[in-house]
Order: sequence, then structure tokens, then C-alpha cells
Amino acid sequence: MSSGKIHVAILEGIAKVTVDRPEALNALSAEMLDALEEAFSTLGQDPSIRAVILTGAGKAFVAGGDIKVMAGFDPDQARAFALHGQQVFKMIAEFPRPVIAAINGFALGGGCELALACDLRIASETARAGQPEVGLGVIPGFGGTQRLARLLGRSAAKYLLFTGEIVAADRALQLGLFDEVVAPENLMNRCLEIAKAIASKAPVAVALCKQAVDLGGETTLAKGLNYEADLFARTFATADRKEGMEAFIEKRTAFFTGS
Ligand code: CO8
Repeated sequence: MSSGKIHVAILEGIAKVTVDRPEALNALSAEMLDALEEAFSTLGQDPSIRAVILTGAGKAFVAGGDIKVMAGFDPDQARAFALHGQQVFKMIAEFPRPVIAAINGFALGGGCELALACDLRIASETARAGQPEVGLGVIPGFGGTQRLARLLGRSAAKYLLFTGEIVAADRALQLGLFDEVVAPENLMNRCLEIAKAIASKAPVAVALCKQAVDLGGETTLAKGLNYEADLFARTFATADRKEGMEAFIEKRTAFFTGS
């Protein structure tokens, strides 16, 4: 399956989505955003998908929004572009299955924001990340000021946002921007290993964990706990809950169907 400059390959319930515009270090134009949206929209309708790995072709993950396109924007066009990117990234953040960013190289500006919209960020030792927008006279527009601060805390986020510093993988790991850093040749294998571990678990339970954690970050502890209890109860209406508990009691491996 191919969608513009976004390529999708599916193997055993795991989708690999590749941003493929290496000549511009995978910079995101409106066309690229549309293609990304179309790819995730199609994947969202496929019940066999259990996890998604998002990566970039060539030496970059994504080096940002397309500066050459943005250079000609007036404020109205800039707002429309920011809202476009935010809407596509929201779709990725709310994708009903876990999305793993396999950060193979530069994740800058809009590329760092794309990684932030994913559930996990596994990076190559050669990856670099940052929000260099202030050096261009702008601020992040695809969610960087919001998701970065929520993930790293306000101080670390402000440091990266104010200085525009592009940090190496080990520093990104230390800051909590990357979850794991591996040798470049191991990046895809490690992401596949994580995706397979996720795919072996009860899909509805995994999806509800994602919903509960993400809603919890947006509300009070009391409301989050209440929501968790509701979702916990919901799992008891699934066949996979019955299968999972029976398999434990019968000392066998559970076979989950996603129902
Ligand atoms: N946009 C457009 N083209 C890009 C981008 C980009 N973000 N990044 C790289 N390219 C292009 C280069 O222009 C170059 O093209 P050409 O060969 O035609 O000159 C090609 O990709 C290769 O890049 P370099 O030759 O620069 O490669 P290097 O290895 O020398 O450098 C860097 C790699 C350090 C990553 C460098 O390319 C760079 O600094 N890129 C820009 C990074 C950046 O500032 N990103 C943030 C952009 S702003 C943003 O993302 C905000 C998004 C949300 C805004 C929404 C509100 C409107």
C-alpha cells in the first residue's frame, strides 16, 4: 500500500509507516500531511492491525515542517498550516493502537512534534532531536509547546524551546524525550520486538490502557481513576478477558482475537 510519499507495509498485524521524502529530509508539506492522514485513516479501519511503527526514509526521521513552503506564508496561512498539522498529529496520538516512533535520524521541529504524538520513541544512536523554531523566528505549530512540556516537564521543555538546541540521542534519552536508544542497525528489530510484544496481548485491553493514560494526563486524578474503573469493567465484557484468565488458570498461552 502506498499513499503519496508515505509508504505503508503490513506484516503479521504490524504496520510500518515510512515518511519517504529523503531529498528534503522528510520535511512535512501540506501534501505530506495529507498522505500521512490518509495512511493512518486507512490503517484505523483495519482491525488486524495491532501496532504501528512510524519511521523516516534516509538519514532523517522528519527534519520539520517544510521551511521552503512556510517561507511564503502570511499569518492566516501559517495558522491554517499549524491547524492542519495538529489535526493529523491528533489522529496519530489518538490512533486506536500503539504507535512507536522509530527515530532513525533528525527529529526536528515538526519532526520532533510528530515523534511526540506517538506513544513510544525508540531512537538510533545517530538520532538528533530538538525544536529549533526560534532560530527561524517562529514557534512550534504542530503541538511542540504542549506535548513537549507534558512529556518532559516545563523546565526541560522550555530549555529546548528557548535555546533551539539540537540534542544528541543520549541527551534526549536523559531528558525523557527518547524512551530507548539503540545501535542504528538494531533500531527496526527493537521496534518490531516491542510491536510484537504488544501484538501478543489482548488488543482491546491495550487500546483501553492507551485511552486511560492519555485521558489521565488531561484530567484530575479522581476523574482519571473513575475512568480507569469504567474501562476495567468494560474489559470484563470481552472474550479476550475470559480467554486471558482461563489460559492463566489452565497454564497455557492465551490466544487473543481482539473481541
Ligand atoms: N524544510 C524544507 N527543506 C528541508 C528541511 C525543512 N525542514 N530540512 C532539510 N531540508 C532540505 C534542505 O534544504 C536540503 O535541500 P537542498 O538539497 O534542496 O538544499 C536537503 O533537505 C538536505 O538538507 P541539508 O543539506 O541541510 O542537510 P544537512 O545534513 O547539511 O543538515 C539539518 C541537516 C541540520 C537537519 C538541516 O537540514 C536543517 O537544519 N534543517 C532544518 C531543521 C529545522 O529547522 N526544522 C524545523 C523547521 S520549522 C518547523 O518544523 C515548524 C513546524 C510547525 C510549523 C507550523 C506553523 C506554520
